[in-house]
Parts: sequence; structure tokens; C-alpha cells
Amino acid sequence: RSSTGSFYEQYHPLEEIYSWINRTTQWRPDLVQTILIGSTFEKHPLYVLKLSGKGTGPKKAMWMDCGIHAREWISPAFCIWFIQYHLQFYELNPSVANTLDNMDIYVLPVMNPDGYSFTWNEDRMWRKNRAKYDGTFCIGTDLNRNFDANWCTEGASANPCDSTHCGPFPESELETKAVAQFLRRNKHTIKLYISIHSYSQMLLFPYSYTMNKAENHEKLNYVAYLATTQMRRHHKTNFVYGPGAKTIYLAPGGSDDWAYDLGIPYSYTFELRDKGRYGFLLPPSMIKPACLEVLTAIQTITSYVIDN
Ligand code: ING
Ligand code: ZN
Repeated sequence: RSSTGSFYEQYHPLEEIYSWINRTTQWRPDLVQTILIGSTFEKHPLYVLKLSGKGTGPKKAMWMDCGIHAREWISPAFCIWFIQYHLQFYELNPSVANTLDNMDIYVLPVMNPDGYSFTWNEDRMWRKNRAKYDGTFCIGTDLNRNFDANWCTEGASANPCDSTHCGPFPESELETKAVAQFLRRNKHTIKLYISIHSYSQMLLFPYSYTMNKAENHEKLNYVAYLATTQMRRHHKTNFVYGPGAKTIYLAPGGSDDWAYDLGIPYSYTFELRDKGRYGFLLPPSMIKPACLEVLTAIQTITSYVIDN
């Protein structure tokens, strides 16, 4: 591990993230609770951290997942930063308190632990999970092509050897299934879904599986405009925003499209830094600015969702 920068300004192997989750839950049991939602092909647990303030009465909720794709290391680093920030500043920053008192936040810091571990030990550029199926020597399903949203049409691959392989059937993967089940069970409180990826500095929303507009396109677009405007104003960082299919490419089976069609009205995918100079190999010195700018964007989105 590098000797400079705090824990939060470094990337960490999977086992260190698990022990961080453990420490964090013990440190602030008043604000955070760990929920086991499933486990993976290699038997790694899938832990969700629930952040909840002192507000009473029925609350809205949001969901955020990081690390769907193994090589996008800034993504789990962001979820860890985000959790730490809320726990550290709950008593100190009224806007953090206002968020947690009015909205429960579920965070899955590493949705693809098998793949993440593989990028530390074997292949830094691995994207998929590590599930093996009979009839092929190739390994892994792209979890962001495995959701039941126009599954495995144009923009995904039925070939297990490809990096965008959709898997044998929708929700075939334990990771997809665990997240989908959790969202189905909690769909009446969850009003906001956020998925964190990298790279290219974009804020995407449904649809990615079709060129058609989402039913509440105007609101999704307006909130994305607000969020990216705040990022530019406070951090001088440019994020492009728009529906996935028109902004990057057609991609069926994605988590944000599926969550949106489930009935979660605000559903976004962030593509964090950078724009390609370092790509997935974003240096640790850029973790802090990458996290701070996206925190601003998410605060903008959550305060809109709380008020509307
Ligand atoms: N990009 C996403 C991908 O899975 C995406 C883009 C967003 C697809 C939303 C589908 C839905 O290809 C990266 N960098 O992974
Ligand atoms: Zn990704």
C-alpha cells in the first residue's frame, strides 16, 4: 500500500474492504447497519450498509451500488468515501443530517467481489464476474448486461468469451439476483437508484436498452442538469448527461434501466473520472477530487428527490 494519503485516498484489496465494513459498523452502530443480501459464485458475502439518521415516520430511501465492474476501482473507493463522509459529518454538517434524517441510504460498496479480487491478483483489466458454466472454457458474466431489461438484445453478447456477455438467462448471476430481490422487496420506499461506474465523466439515465424516451424523461433530464451544473460550479468539472442509449451506446440488461422499469422513478448511472488519460487506472491522487465532485452531484439529486 502507498504510504501517502489517508485510507480513503487509496485503493484497497477486497479483504481490507471487508474489514473496513466491520470496523465502520462497530464504530457508528447508531447510524449504520450491515445487511447481508447474498453471496457470490466464489462465496464472497454481499454486504449492504444502511445509513439512517434520527428522523421519525415513514422515510424515502435510495440505493447505490459500486463495483459492478471489477476493473473500475474508483467505484468502490467512492462508495467507501461516501459512507465515511456521511458518518463523519452527520453531527457537523446540517445538509448531511438533513439527508440522513429524511432518507435511508442503502449502499453496496462492492457488487462484484469475485471480479474485484481477480483484478488485484490476476488481471487488472477484468470486467465481469467469475462464474463458470458448462459447455465453455470462458469465464464470467457482465452483471450490467444480466438484468431483466430487454435482456441480451443489441449491445450485449451471448458469447461467454466476450466482455459484455449477458449470461445464460436474466438474473442468472447471484450478484444480480441478490440486488434485484432486495430492490423488489423495498421498491415502495426506494425513490432513487444510483449505480457508480467509470470512466468518462457522464451522468446517464434510462433508457440504455432502447432509443425511446423514459416516461419521466423531462424530470430525469432536469435533475441531471442540476447535478452537473453544481459539479461545474463547485469543482470546475464537466460531466456530460443524457439517456444512456443516445449518450454512449445501446446496452440492454443494465441495472438502472431495470430499476427504473421496476418503478423507481429516479435512476442514474455515473461514469466517474477521468476522460481517458488514465482510464480505469486512475491514480490514487485523483480519488479525492473524483469523490468530492460526485458527492456534490448526489447531494443535489437527493435534496431534489427528498423535496419532490
Ligand atoms: N459503462 C456502462 C456499461 O455497462 C451503461 C454503461 C450504463 C450501460 C447504464 C447500461 C446501463 O457498459 C461502463 N463503463 O461500464
Ligand atoms: Zn462499468
